[in-house]
Amino acid sequence: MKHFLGAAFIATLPTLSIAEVKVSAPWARATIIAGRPGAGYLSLTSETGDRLLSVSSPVAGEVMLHAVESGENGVSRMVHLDALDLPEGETVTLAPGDMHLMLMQLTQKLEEGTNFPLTLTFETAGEITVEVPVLGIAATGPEGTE
Ligand SMILES: [Cu+2]
Repeated sequence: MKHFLGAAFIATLPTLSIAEVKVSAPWARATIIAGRPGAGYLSLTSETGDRLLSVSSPVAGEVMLHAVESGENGVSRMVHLDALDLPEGETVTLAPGDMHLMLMQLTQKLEEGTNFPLTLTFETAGEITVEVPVLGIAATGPEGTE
């Protein structure tokens, strides 16, 4: 449970100075069918430039970074990314229909109204854990955020 405790601590400190990467508006879609992967989204900003190396969560056996590519026949498919570059000063947004975090081997269904911790490991900033709220299955993003 060390991830969970870490997340609770960091969540109360929105302007943590050691976090060189700003993680904003994290959210995930509720899952209805057990055994299906979940999807998570967020925005990342690094003033100095950084690289997202890996993501993990106690609710998933593995968290993969996926991009969406449109194929020759117009059918889009998901492409696995090994890492995600964060250009200096730019905000990189993961959103439905675009890049996303794929939560594989969920240990529990993602229920709307609950939260789960997610730990992101960056090349420079190190580990940052955020609490991810689970929104409805038709949600397109958290309300009231940029
Ligand atoms: Cu995916």
